[in-house]
Amino acid sequence: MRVLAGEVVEPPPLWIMRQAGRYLPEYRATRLRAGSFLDLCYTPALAAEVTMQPIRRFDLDAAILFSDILVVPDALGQEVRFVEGRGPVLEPLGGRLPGLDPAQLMKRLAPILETVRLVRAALAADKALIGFCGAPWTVATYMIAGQGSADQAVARRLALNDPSRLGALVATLVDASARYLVAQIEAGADVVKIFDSWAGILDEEGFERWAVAPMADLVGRVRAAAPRTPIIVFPKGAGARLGRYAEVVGADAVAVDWTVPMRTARELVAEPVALQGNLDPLRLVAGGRALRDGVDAILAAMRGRPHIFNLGHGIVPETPVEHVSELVARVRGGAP
Ligand code: 1CP
Repeated sequence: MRVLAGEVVEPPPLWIMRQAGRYLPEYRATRLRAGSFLDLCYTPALAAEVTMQPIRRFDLDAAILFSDILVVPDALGQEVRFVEGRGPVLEPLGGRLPGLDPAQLMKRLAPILETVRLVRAALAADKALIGFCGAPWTVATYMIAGQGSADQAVARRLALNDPSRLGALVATLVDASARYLVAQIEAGADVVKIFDSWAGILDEEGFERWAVAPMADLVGRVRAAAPRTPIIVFPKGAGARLGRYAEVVGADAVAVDWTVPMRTARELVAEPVALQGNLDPLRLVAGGRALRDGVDAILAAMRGRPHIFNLGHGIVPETPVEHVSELVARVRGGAP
């Protein structure tokens, strides 16, 4: 929370994107008990347990709510399933677009808000709880294609061929996501993060219209309702456009993917905005020298700048658990 307020803290605080996930045996055991992935998200006692597991094991500085960005389409009435070995599958939209019934939306999301309350009560006072949602564009890509893909071509085609249809969907998502984030803050989230995992796939015009503008709108709405809650944004793949994104969106911190050198992110994003990132998740899988050198380079590049240590994307299931302990020790040991 101090870093998000613009303070330099050394060594930097650390948490891991997808820290509650498939690399932990205790997660896999709870997941089996829950049944489906969405059952786990919608069962507060189990979702809270899974959120706390990595905090207990590694004493990380922040917990991230266990849920998924695709609960929003599910709560808007587009059925979502997570298929083992394939990822999310969404009911085809056909010609219709989901409309927003705020009461219905919040009713469906109520168990997740209960998870936020349970986790905040279980978490030590010096640990932050991160609430989150997906960015309007990123969530729209899954809703339109009905699944993930490497290039989001279905959504990009819609952006070019029928921008008014995409615009209507994105407007619904801005409204629903703002309500959802504010409700998470009211339930006890100390900070919120908005994942724009597919921002970088857009060309210049698309980036402005579908990534930057709806995020600025969403951030503005959350700020109006909760002016003291910091907001982290993650425009994955934004590269050289990180500075522009940070400036227009107006977040407190920008999360950086592993392809951007942190010293470059530092130049692109004006102070006092904090930076979060950005170890390549595969360095954490490799361990040894690849891990140590990666950590040390990031710490060296960020000295003197408000920084939250993190991976450049999510931890992968094959990550050895011991490597996570080594990462935590290396970061806490301070810069070499
Ligand atoms: O069966 C399982 O256990 C499924 C694996 C899994 C997990 C652990 C999925 C499916 N989602 C999650 C949890 C999750 N997702 C969290 C929980 C908190 C944490 O510990 O970090 C968060 C923050 C997310 C966010 C999320 N979901 C994003 C944005 C971040 C990113 O990865 O870029 C996206 C794009 C999703 C969609 C999603 N959910 C799951 C998968 C496999 C995917 C990606 C689908 C694809 O594009 O192919």
